[in-house]
Amino acid sequence: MTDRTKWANSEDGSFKRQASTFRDTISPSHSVFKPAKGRYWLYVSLACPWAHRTLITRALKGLTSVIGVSVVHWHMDTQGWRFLPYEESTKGEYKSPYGFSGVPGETHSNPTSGIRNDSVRPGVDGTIDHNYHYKRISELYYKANPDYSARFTVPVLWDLETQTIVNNESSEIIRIFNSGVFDEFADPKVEPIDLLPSDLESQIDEINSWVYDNVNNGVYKSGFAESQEVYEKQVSNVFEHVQKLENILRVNYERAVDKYGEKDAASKLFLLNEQLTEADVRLYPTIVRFDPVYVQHFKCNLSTVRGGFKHLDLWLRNLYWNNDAFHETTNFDHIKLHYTRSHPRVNPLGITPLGPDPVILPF
Ligand SMILES: N[C@@H](CCC(=O)N[C@@H](CS)C(=O)NCC(=O)O)C(=O)O
Repeated sequence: MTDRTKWANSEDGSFKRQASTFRDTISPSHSVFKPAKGRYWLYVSLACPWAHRTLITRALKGLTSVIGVSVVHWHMDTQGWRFLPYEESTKGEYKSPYGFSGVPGETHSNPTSGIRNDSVRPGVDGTIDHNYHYKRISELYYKANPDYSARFTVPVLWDLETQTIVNNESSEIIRIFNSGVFDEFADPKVEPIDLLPSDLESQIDEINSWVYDNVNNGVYKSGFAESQEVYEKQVSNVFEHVQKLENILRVNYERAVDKYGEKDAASKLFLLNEQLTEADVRLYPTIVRFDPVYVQHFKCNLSTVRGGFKHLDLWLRNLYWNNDAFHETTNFDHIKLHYTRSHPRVNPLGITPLGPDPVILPF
């Protein structure tokens, strides 16, 4: 039985993330999982950075009316993620083009003193499970496999036809969405984009691999470290690699200034080739959480992004303010409340810091 209160799961006090178990794909040649509109469903948390990348990709690929979404409550308790109760939520449930509501784009810190962990504001604290009216994500895992014995993680890509999990590994879910199998159903108003062009694939894989280990997962290894030595090693490693990202973006920015002028350069600022790719999509959920959460909650406080990494901050603000797929999927209330209220070992009193204010600087 997994001890849900303890994150560091190795003898030296370091955090190891479990491997995902459902690893299938969707394609016309697959014997079971064939592309179709309305057949697949995404279960996410708006707080979770791994789920966030699937929501961004779903939006960028114009799939918001092709793949439905249910959102778990921001508070994760000892039994894991839960949905809003069906009875209380059905009446008022608010739907946005992104499949959920909430307060996307809220940029000022909201006082959270009146919000309890059992708050039930339909479409704000989360949604119901639209398909089965389940109470918890764990019920989906048991429906897919009654003998399931690992953690009940989000995101989950669910098949409504065979009623099972297709895939619960975010890096693979975003590749399924990007692969083109749903292109014929995509919203024609959304400009087509390939996040993994073949000429950039090896560079994208290279960036992804060190960003995953040292930045995306690095902040968790720092925050869930259970010894001073492990923490110090991990936090230094995070900042070494954030600096590496800053160096890449500085060079790219200077090149863009030469080419497009100061006014337009930031809008061309991406990790690779002046073009938005999967590498940006995978980095964004970590960087947008950095100043509001990881600096204090995970003790990644050698610097803030805004205070120490000018070009990384510019890259972040450009994505947040100038691209709906990023802006509309970023919910700072879920992000801040989830971390600060769901990890009693890290923050026993569950006090949510008020700042930073604004959560993200204007562009
Ligand atoms: N490898 C997974 C990791 C997902 C993951 O760790 N999700 C966390 C939330 S940020 C979760 O659901 N944790 C619940 C738990 O461990 O009980 C992916 O990238 O999809």
